[in-house]
Amino acid sequence: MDTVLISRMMIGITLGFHIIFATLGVGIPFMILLAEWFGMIRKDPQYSLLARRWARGYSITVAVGVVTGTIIGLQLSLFFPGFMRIAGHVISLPLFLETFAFFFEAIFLGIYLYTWDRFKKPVTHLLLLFPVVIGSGLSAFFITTVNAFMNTPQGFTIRNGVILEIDPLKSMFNPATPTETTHVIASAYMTCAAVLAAISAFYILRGKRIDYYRKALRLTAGTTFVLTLATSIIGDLSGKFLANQQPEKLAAAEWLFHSESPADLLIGGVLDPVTQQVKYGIKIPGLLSFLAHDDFHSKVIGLNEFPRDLWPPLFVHYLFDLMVSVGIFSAAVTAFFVCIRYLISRLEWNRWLLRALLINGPLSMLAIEFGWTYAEIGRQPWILRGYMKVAEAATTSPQAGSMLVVFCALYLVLGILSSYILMRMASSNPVENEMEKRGVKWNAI
Ligand code: HEB
Ligand code: HEB
Repeated sequence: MDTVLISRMMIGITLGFHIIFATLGVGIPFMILLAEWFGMIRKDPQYSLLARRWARGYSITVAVGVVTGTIIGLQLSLFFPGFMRIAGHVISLPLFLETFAFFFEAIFLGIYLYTWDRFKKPVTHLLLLFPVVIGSGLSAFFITTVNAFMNTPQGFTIRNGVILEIDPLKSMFNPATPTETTHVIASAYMTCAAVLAAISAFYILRGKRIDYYRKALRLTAGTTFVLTLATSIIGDLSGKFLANQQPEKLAAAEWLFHSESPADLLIGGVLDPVTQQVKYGIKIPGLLSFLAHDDFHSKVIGLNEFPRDLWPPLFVHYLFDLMVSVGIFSAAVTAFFVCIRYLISRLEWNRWLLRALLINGPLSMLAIEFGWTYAEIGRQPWILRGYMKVAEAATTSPQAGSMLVVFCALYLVLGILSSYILMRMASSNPVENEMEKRGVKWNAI
């Protein structure tokens, strides 16, 4: 294998692993905040216990997030020296700010975890969560501006291979920043709500029919519904951003080989690469025009307006479809749950509904992976769109291959270890015992 491919696999695997923990790191504090706030205003210690148990698990996932995040920083300079030569000058500001936001978050998280029941007023403990939520949100914001910069670089000029007139703020606030940062944060929040809903559904399916899990499921599934809508609305804006600024990425996702007005949205299908004909797909007339420009008749730019060697790989179509399908599935299941809970509450714990909520958790995490993979592969062959190709940025070191093996082994160990610890934490300390111990009343249903 050549070193470019190895470097790409390396950073891809690292990011794919980091993003699981980063997503949890961004969204869980918000869910803890919601639960503790509910506990306070409803004077219900079950919600406070929910916050406490989530926070305990969160401390494990944060630790893994920090390890993998630090590895990325290292790998970027090791495997993509060419990229860091340009990007390092221009985007060191947000990279530095991310570390700062992280420390801000970590300090308050530490205080929060050690001060349960220490304050006279419960609101003081709750207030400690705000810097945690803000810090993790800012981490995600800053680091995503770096990725946005790769999609729509600006704020510098290159003359004779030298980088001049660097304007860090202009590179941070580039055209991709608004939609990309908000879509990333909304989808991280959505995924955390969906994962926590899946855990409650899991215990209810296992026969733990107690009011604690009913409250947990109602809170998390209802929140997932709202956040799925937010993610989808922002996703629609991301589509409009692509149509205007990165049209080849949208065209590749929709197999739009020729500019069309109106353009149809394609779902599924099999492509014949020679004739560029699509078989078995479903076409929704005019919907791509609407996604691109809010107008069912507008013109959408096709791949014919780009030279063949600048086309992104065409399989991204499936990644885009899968991500959008998860969004639709999540919205449908959680909307159904919310209606049932208010209208026919005896069906609230229907096994099929619970199973759907159970798989929605892992599916949402997969959608994060699909979304990122689409965003990254869809930018190929560029690492900095219009300025530098991936092949020019990668290392030529012959050691790259053995490092790939070492790091994969490390992630495997980290992944297994952290899952094991989380499962042990849950099974060695069931919630009924903890409620007993803390004198929290609960009821079987
Ligand atoms: Fe991250 C962590 C880097 C992506 C989110 N990170 C981290 C770290 C690092 C990093 C270095 C450690 C800490 C500090 O700050 O120092 N990242 C990174 C890079 C990248 C990333 C380089 C790419 C390029 N992230 C990311 C994303 C996100 C994130 C995309 C979102 C969404 N991170 C994060 C968080 C954290 C981190 C949240 C913390 C931890 C936890 O919490 O978990
Ligand atoms: Fe998404 C990406 C759309 C859903 C996650 N997205 C993306 C894109 C688009 C979209 C267009 C690209 C952008 C760029 O590249 O810049 N989405 C969308 C839509 C929807 C969605 C329309 C509705 C359904 N997503 C979704 C979900 C999720 C997601 C559900 C999860 C959970 N995405 C995502 C991610 C990404 C994306 C992570 C990457 C980042 C960015 O933003 O880029």
